[in-house]
Amino acid sequence: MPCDGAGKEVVPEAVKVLRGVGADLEFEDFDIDADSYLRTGVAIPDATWKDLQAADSILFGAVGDPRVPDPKYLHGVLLRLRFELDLYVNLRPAKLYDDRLSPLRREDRRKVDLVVVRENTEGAYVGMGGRFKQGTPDEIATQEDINTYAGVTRIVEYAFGLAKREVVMVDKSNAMTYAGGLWQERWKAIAKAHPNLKTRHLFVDAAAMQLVKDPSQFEVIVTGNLFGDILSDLTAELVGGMGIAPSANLNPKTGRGLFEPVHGTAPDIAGKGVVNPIGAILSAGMMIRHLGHREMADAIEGAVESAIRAGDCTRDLGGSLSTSQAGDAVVKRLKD
Ligand code: GGG
Repeated sequence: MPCDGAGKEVVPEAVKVLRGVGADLEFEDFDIDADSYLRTGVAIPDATWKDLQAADSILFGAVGDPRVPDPKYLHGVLLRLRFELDLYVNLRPAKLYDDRLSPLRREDRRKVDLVVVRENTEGAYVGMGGRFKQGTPDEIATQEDINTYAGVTRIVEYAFGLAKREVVMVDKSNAMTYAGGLWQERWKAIAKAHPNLKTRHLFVDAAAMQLVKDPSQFEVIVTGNLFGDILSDLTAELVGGMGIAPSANLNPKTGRGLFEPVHGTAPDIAGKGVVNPIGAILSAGMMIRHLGHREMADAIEGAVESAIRAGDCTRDLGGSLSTSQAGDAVVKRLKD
């Protein structure tokens, strides 16, 4: 599902790399985009929805269009997939492949290899709330932050299952005492079952500060939907920017997954052949790893690292290649 804008340019590059690495996959293309939404008023047609539900994995580009300010479109595509396929884990890794991409002055703190484990089906994104007396000076707007015992438990458990060294739980329990209270209780209870792992708590403001000060201290950060969305943009910038950031939306119980670059449709640069395909290519790498092909995933990551280090990449990473040339540069290195 390339969907819109930059997504249409980067997904073909990711598919090219998957074919290049020899992945024996059958691809089905879904023509979901803002044009069809504007034409039909339907985000995902019923027949397509059935096919998507049956897919082993979904490789996704980006959704959004300046002509469609209506949030129903975004909700009807990406959030529907996350919610209805119950893809409750949003993995957003950040790894520094080349020192020159770090914005940090201190060399000893540049080493970044962390993952943000973002709760993906609850929080402020469920669309509960409303507007009362809309458009008047007395207007009231509410947006509910939904946190369930089951939802918090499963995401914190996933983070502890993933970590080898330490889990940092991030919330804002000093100000948001009800939701934060539940996160605190579940985190403490689950931590007890993992005495071999270190664990720490940070308020989200302190976590943002520590991430900029010394990101090398982090391995696994687990947090809610909104904080995870925000912190993972920050962690992307620590390793080269939004163009490089991959993500996986997973349900570890059903095995379903949707894999997408963290970046959006980038309307300012889309269509000019300059969008960075690395976020999508690394997302395809996460997909193939999830499907059980560790060696292919390692090969993709190695080829990406080598292309970046050689400067065979797009302008945002200091290279001069087009989107398609940057994809080719990765494919070429798969054979090395
Ligand atoms: N791949 C991430 C994605 O599609 N995010 C949705 C989004 O933020 N859309 C708004 C936009 O890209 O303009």
